[in-house]
Amino acid sequence: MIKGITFIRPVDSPAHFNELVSFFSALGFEPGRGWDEPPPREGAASKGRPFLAPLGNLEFVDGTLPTLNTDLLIEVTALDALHQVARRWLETNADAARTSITSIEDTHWKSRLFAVQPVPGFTVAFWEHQEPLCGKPIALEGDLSAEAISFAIVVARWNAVITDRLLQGALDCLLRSGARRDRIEIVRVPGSWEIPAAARQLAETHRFDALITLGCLIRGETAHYEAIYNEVARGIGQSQQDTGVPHAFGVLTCETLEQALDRAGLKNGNKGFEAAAAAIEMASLHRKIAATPAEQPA
Ligand code: DLZ
Repeated sequence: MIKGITFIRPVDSPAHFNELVSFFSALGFEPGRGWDEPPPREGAASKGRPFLAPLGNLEFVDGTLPTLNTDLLIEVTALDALHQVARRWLETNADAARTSITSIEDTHWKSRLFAVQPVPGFTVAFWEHQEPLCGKPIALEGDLSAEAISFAIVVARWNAVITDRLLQGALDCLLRSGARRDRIEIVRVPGSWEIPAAARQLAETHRFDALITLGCLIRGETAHYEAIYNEVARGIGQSQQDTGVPHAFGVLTCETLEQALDRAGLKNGNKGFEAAAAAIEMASLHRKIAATPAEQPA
């Protein structure tokens, strides 16, 4: 069974190796398992740092080739955001005289593209289909760019030592994903019980593309824990379904305060950050589904 495609790119110096690793990391590539080989009896040590992409593609072309002078073509979503990251990386990390980046241009295959040379002698081009459904995979997915998306965050004050951390995590995710601070509204409510009502009122204004709900229920300290939890979860879900506005669920349900701390940035990630990432993706997906034309009957 075919499993994947590996494209090996030799580099001409350790400095360029490090620069390429830094550049591809900055663009958000998932790192693969690297390797370091000690020098053989004669010769130098060697090392490899793979970068993974969800899909690989080997393409044979007969006829007009894409008019590109590039070593590598990488298909992306959110091309403009990537262009900015690449430009910023070049400004801060690279020798301007020996590297380059083009502006984004249309191609003859209904796409947009830019090319960048992060180290001398290696050019990589990034491209994006103009129509979201073009290209593979066929699946429609939300992007993780929060540019031009409006958010409301509903955060409970009860267990503020936890919910403040969830809020910081959510803001960190939104701002690092390109959201504008003036398009994020934070609403505080007394406890988790009050989250659904506030969320619904906010969603019904249709001023927000997505909501993020943050709270913390601790079993040992909460009377009628199950009843409250079920009602909060049901209320948030129902608000989402009735209004059609994505609501990310960031209400922790924990046995102890220690467990809650672990999920609010200590040992098990920050569930506020994760809820914000889900909100971004769902807001983006919502737009894409709305913009997808209905299929014409054959
Ligand atoms: C009353 C209460 C209790 C006992 N525990 C929690 C909790 O662990 N987490 C939380 O967010 N809120 C709690 N509350 C407050 C209720 O959510 C609600 O704010 C009050 O009952 C007032 O309606």
